[in-house]
Amino acid sequence: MNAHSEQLFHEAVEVLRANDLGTMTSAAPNLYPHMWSWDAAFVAIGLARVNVPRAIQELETLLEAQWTTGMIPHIVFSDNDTGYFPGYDRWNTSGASAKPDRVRSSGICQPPVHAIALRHILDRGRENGGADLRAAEMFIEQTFDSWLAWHRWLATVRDPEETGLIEIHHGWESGCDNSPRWDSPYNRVKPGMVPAFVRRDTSHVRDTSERPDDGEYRKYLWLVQQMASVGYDDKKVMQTVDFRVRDVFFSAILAAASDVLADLGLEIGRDESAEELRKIAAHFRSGVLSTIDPVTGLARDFDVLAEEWIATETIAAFAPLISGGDVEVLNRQRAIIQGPRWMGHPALRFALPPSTSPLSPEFRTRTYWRGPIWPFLNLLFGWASARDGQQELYSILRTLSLEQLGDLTFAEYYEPFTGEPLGSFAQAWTAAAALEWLGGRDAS
Ligand code: 2M8
Repeated sequence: MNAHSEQLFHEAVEVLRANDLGTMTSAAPNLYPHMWSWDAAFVAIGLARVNVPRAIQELETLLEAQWTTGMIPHIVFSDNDTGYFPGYDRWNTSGASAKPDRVRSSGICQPPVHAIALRHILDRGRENGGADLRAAEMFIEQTFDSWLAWHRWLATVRDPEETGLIEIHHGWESGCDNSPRWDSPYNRVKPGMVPAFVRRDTSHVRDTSERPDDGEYRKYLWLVQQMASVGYDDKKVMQTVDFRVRDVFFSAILAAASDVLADLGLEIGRDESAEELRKIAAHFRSGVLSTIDPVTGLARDFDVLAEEWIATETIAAFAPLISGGDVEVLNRQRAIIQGPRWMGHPALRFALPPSTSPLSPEFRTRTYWRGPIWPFLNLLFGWASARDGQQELYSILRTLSLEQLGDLTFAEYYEPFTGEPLGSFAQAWTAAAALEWLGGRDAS
């Protein structure tokens, strides 16, 4: 490692250390003082580069919050409830029969990237050998059924019509909260009475216009209230909630992660479960491919209540690159993502994919999921590129990501044209992405 990489490495380790609350890592020091489900998986990937047992502990903590249905909740609350809104009380999950009593969590979920983190933990264990290897193997053996239950719950309860696409009930479930993808479904949400609220997020960013506005938050809270009113019962939620969308990116992650979990299953002698997971992977992979608009070559979400496709030029349109599959489709997608509407846009500071195409009318340079570049997503695309033997794309993503992260702010997201770091600084999954890129192939 050269001096610059070494500094990046040490500062990234320091960010994870500073966010460490003991048995969980806060997603960010002030803005997000709790554990988020998909953040935790990326954090575990980064931690595995420096401390395999601590990476295991991260996923252990997350799993302790798993509901009896198999669902892994999107937030596991730390004791610091004052720093974040909506906190545990506002979620009103205490009446949810599937939530174990001792667990303080939200009542929705996030994309299932966790098996990919498990794979990284095992790979690091193998590289290190000794106690790390034993701990990684034991963890996978002991928790395999819990991860399987999570994938099963998604594949059945969240896809009752067997479309090969996962239904979500809140933009927060997608993780891409205010993406233009959700504009049309949210336009139809007409919130009823929502008790007064004081937001905390806006006091943790320099520019409040980066965040969703109060009108959007009212809708977010309304959906939470609707789900709480039926005790977060899976069936009743579907009959009640005003937001029902089949999320193509979430579905692609389920496909990719199910293959990874199947591989792990085979390695520990769980052949039957591996076969089941392979079927889930194949089913959701074809679900993702079925959404592609033949004209644009981009994948789409589907609004269940309006019964219409949602075609936006967002990063989710490249879901097939995550799920894998048909070579021709993937080649076309790789050409588009590297073309002038995306990574090849001439004004980009770093030629990395923005969350919304700069040429889309919905693009906003500084607003959260409406344009900025998200480092953890680049890591996910890099991982999928390496999986598919796309070394060139992997190397481009890695080189540019390391350049971008060289500003050492570990920002939540970056302004695409100026490269300005935005959102929270010292964001845990950004630091984790830096560690994983540093340890990845091409390491210098
Ligand atoms: C953001 O979402 C939370 C709600 O879940 C928020 O804005 O309060 C998203 O970027 C999400 O993807 C992420 O997991 C979370 C924590 O980093 O923050």
